[in-house]
Amino acid sequence: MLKKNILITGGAGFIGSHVVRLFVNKYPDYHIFNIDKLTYAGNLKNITDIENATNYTFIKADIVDANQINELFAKHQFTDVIHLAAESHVDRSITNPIDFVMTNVVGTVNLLNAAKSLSPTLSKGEGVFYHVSTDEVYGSLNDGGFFLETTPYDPQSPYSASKASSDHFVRAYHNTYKLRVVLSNCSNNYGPNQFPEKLVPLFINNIGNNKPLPVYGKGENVRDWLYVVDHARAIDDVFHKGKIGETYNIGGFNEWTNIDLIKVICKAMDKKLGRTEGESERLITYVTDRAGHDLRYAIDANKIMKELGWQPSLQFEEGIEKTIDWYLANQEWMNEITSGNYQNYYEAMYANR
Ligand code: NAD
Ligand code: TDX
Repeated sequence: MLKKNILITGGAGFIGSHVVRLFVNKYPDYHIFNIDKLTYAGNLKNITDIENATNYTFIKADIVDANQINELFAKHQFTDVIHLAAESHVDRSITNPIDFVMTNVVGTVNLLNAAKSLSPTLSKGEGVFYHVSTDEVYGSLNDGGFFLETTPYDPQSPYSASKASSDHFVRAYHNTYKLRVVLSNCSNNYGPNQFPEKLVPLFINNIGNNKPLPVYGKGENVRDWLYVVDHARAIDDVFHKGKIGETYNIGGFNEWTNIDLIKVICKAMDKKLGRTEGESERLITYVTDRAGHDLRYAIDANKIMKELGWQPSLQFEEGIEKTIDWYLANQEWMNEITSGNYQNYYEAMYANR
């Protein structure tokens, strides 16, 4: 059997950085190649702890550039792919949908083509092409119930439409070319290293700086939250134990209305910052709702729990406490993002390697 040369895309992003760290540390016999374009969301500071590991290589590249991707497949002989690179923020997809079509759809098809013809394993009916996707492809649960793996796709935002499209392409390559694919659709993640455009890090940062907390609409929308490290553990399980051609929903049965979640964060921040109770909540500001704002997402994660034995390791209370502590202890990480300095790290560290 060939030694595994695993291509992980988007490994400088939020979830990807946790997946890369887990694989580099847990599997010394694999070589992990992290391909990332380093868009605004890519931050090599997320993975400084593993950057010198002997079983790890970072390559700055754009998955939309088919020639570049084909060259990298030919050169490094990737045996497996775990594909996380994407444009991931719903609000940005509303103002600029084409970037989502390019990276999420065209980029995914470029990877599928390269895997199908240039990977020493995937081209021969071996290896795994794993597409990491989102619960948002299922649409909005306005009448109760949960998303199952069999729930029909009904994407509502340009972001979820692009992710749904890429999921369909991945399945089409399995059906048409017998490419060995597996997929997972996960609920909202929270935890260290999340770009502060997303609700949890944005609000922690704004509370710390006494800035308004912009709650869309009435704050009644429901999201199902999972600690990012538990998502990375699930990805490990699906990659190693998932059935080829199958989809696994990932979530922690942990639904919160936005406003209740925000109040939990405000209370915890009052305590951590030594403020009187209620001080942070006073920063809540109701603003115009997101266009087409999905009302509720909720994942039924029974399949991955029963078939692959995965379980979340953290209760929400513990996870959110750890998350807040991480952002408070890593002000420098946040300052580098707000100043834009994090984008200089590649030149400083890698340009002459
Ligand atoms: P992120 O925005 O934090 O990171 C995305 C990464 O992809 C960045 O490092 C970025 O530089 C890279 N990238 C973007 N365009 C690229 C391109 N053209 N070529 C190469 N690299 C490119 O995203 P995230 O929150 O870590 O999400 C990772 C994946 O997980 C995405 O596919 C997303 O759809 C999915 N997902 C996210 C969540 C969530 O709650 N964040 C939940 C379920 C699924
Ligand atoms: O300022 C805000 N105010 C607000 O009320 C922001 C940024 C968000 N919100 C609301 C919108 C959502 O109902 O909070 C909820 C969470 O918003 P985001 O953090 O933007 O996440 P969401 O839109 O739910 O999508 C996330 O989860 C699924 C990720 O960004 C996706 O990549 C993932 O697929």
